[in-house]
Amino acid sequence: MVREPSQRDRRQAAGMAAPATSARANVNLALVKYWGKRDRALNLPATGSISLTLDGLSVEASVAFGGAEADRVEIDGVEAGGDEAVRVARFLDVVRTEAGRRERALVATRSTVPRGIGLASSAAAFAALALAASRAAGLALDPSALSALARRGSGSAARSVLGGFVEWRRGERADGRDSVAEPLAPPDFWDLRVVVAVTSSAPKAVSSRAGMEHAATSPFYPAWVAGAEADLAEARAAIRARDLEALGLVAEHSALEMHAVGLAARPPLVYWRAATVECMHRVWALRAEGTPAFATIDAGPQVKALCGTADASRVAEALGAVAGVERVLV
Ligand code: 2P0
Repeated sequence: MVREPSQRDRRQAAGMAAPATSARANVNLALVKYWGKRDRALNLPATGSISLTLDGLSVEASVAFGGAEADRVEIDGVEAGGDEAVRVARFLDVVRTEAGRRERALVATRSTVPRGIGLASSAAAFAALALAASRAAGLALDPSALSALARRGSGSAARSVLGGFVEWRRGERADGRDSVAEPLAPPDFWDLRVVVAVTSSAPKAVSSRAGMEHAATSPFYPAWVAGAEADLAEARAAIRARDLEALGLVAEHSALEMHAVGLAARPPLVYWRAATVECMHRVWALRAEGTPAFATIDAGPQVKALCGTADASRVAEALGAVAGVERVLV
């Protein structure tokens, strides 16, 4: 059968890419952490998690299908290779399968997230990429489907497709369709600040992905999974009531329990530096002095303090004065 070449076929024959489609997404900070998977291939989490999407720290992705022999990826103006390029190409394979397309893509991402501050831009990057690539491939995905797609790139990206307070559900289905983000409260619901104390901007030795896999060697891992539902319920109620102390306490607990899993793993996995611990003590001292601030720590040595808008500069000043803190970001 012969068919008329479509406009796309003609463009491809001429070696031309389709016009690029762009989208932007922000990074998020987990208050109830995601740490462990029930399915590695689909990035299905062992537990639900709750996050706050952060203003102003974003990644823009643009995607154009067609006109290239292989996928090409540019990150902040530099051609990506190795694992990074492979990870994006695998993600594009998921999009191609869903859209029934075969063309390779040109991908460019640009980030406003400073490097080495422990706010991984991969969540924002895969959320932006999910939107840009699905649109470029002709798919019109609803927010749930978009979250499920972003999750395939990076688990925490499932949360970055939404703003404000977000819950990523664990889900029960084997295909992961119910493991998606849902809004808990919009961005303007509650004005909070996150103060990031950078204690080391060296690249981390153990990625989140590897750290999570290693968690299974810890005798505390089953307890971590068993405790998640109670933490999620506490955090949901605290957000609904705009209760900073309740939210901060459960966020601190979730972070410390996640790190306790690593402390008891074999071999141990310790993301902290000395200044990480000092920052936690400083946050607790601030609280004792009457300033509500609460610490959380991700898969790295930085401490992020959650506080009210009026207290942010005091918290930033206190953490900036801790020995070993390289810089502070609000
Ligand atoms: C979180 N982290 O909830 C937790 C807390 C780090 C510490 O999600 O393997 O890059 O791509 O699903 O999402 C970072 O892990 O891991 C992360 P993959 P991801 O934010």
